[in-house]
Amino acid sequence: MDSRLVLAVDFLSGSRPKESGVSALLEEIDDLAVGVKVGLPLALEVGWEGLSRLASRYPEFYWIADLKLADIPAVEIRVLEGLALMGFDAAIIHLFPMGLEEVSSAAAKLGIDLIGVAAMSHPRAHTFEESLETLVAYARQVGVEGLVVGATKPGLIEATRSLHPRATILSPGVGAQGAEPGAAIRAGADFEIVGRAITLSENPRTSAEEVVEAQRGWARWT
Ligand code: OMP
Repeated sequence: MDSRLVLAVDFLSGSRPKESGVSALLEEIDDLAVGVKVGLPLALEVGWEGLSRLASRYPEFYWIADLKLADIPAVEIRVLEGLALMGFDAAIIHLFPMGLEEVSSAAAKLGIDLIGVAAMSHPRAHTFEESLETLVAYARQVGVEGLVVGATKPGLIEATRSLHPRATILSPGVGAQGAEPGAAIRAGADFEIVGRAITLSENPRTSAEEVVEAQRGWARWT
């Protein structure tokens, strides 16, 4: 699929009932997005069973559970077991709690990919920026190959790419948080995570098409 779009489903325009609204949205853009990212906002609406039903109903997407885990290894592993059973392909975790050697090997056994937060998209996330080198080096050391780096910070995407050349970089912050579609891909990211610019759009398909079109000129492989 000639797309680097991961859809973040946290918000939906008000009139849609939640689970069926998500289904309708996914069917509308299923040839445009490669992945779907969901987390606590949607779990609070549709429940864990609802998330699991959605992941099993649309296996064509790469399903990312965004719980931003930051706990002791035993608890993280327990959560990853549950997420793997629910049908998730990947989970977003924080890197700063460390202790991830055992989490990483448990994830590999479960067949679930780990995506570590390296640099958050919002402007005041200074601690991440100051610790980027440490976090990315640690991710590389423990075998975490997915990294979140804000699309709003293209310089940090470039730095992450040179610190961890084989990483899969996913960049949120496109649209509602100010980054232009395609800009993170141009800086070296592999995927852009886009939420409200699509999910709250009056015409989600057109908005998703605009993102994918903007990405096309910059993707490192097609
Ligand atoms: P929109 O701002 O609506 O496009 O949504 C962005 C999505 O990316 C949300 O689901 C956030 O939870 C997520 N996100 C960020 O916005 N910034 C980050 O630094 C990290 C994430 C994330 O881990 O996905």
